[in-house]
Amino acid sequence: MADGLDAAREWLQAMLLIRRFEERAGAMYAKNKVGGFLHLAIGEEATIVGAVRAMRDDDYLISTYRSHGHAIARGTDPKRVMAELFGKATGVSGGRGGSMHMFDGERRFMGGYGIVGGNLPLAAGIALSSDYRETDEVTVCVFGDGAANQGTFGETLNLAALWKLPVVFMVTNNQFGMGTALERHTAQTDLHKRGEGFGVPGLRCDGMDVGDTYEVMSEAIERARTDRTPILVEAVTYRFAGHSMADPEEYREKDEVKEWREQHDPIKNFAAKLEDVDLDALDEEIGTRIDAAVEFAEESDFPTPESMQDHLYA
Ligand SMILES: Cc1ncc(C[n+]2csc(CCOP(=O)(O)OP(=O)(O)O)c2C)c(N)n1
Repeated sequence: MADGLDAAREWLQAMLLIRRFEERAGAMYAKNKVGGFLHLAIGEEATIVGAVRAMRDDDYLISTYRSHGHAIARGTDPKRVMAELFGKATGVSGGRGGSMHMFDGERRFMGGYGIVGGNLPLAAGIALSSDYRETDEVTVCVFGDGAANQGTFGETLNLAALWKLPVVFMVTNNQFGMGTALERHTAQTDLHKRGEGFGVPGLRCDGMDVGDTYEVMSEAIERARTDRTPILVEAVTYRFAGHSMADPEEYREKDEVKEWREQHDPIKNFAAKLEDVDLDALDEEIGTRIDAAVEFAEESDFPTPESMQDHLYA
């Protein structure tokens, strides 16, 4: 059991690191240190950590514009994630991607992606490459409930099922596509059932529970790895913060958010299940890491004008 308990403590630590990172990123955005848009995943930490911990190091992950947590969970140094937000050359994408385009090829994190639903066909392509190279790697493709309405969803699931591609499509159902509630943008609100017509089986997990997310994602990844078939996993969660920093949140009641924060916080609830966890001490330690990340980002240089054409293919 010691091993299981150690893993659980590490999950808690990872979720808290992501939460504190996100909060500080929001504060830095308010201070104008971060350009462009900033989408936080506060409240969704269990979906991130549960999914990523179910993966092997040689599996691929591709996500959306809400992807700081995925980079951190995959092992990218928070310093490099913060530096990317600041647009600095030391950032994980060399300061060129910003918040929406984190990319860490070394850790097989194939990026945040700004186009809603645009990462689904890319995930199928990555999985096709794994098959072509005769490996047993799996690709995990994360997207939102809104993205499940894009044409890319149907087209990709169809081809992935036809070609037997090892992809786990993970729909993070945070119950809103921007400012539109799930039941106002989709007729079939059981999102895990939406692959059935394409021959893609579905599973659902409680995305507020890191243990349940880990279990269900582990099963899905294992099935994709051994059976070489795509699977659709729906993780039901809730976005505590606005869609982006520019969201006045007029589409939901403040009391609803308060209730989710108080009753369903994935970090608080998971910590309460673990023995001997000193959350304050952990928080202090994480606070020091976040301070160091901000300092690193502040002190790093912007990319030079001479490097403008680096990494361009024409
Ligand atoms: C093709 C495309 N259309 C519209 C947008 C603008 N947009 C950004 S996020 C978003 C809502 C997506 O919601 P969802 O997929 O549920 O993801 P979540 O933000 O909830 O994580 C929209 C419409 C976009 N980025 N790309």
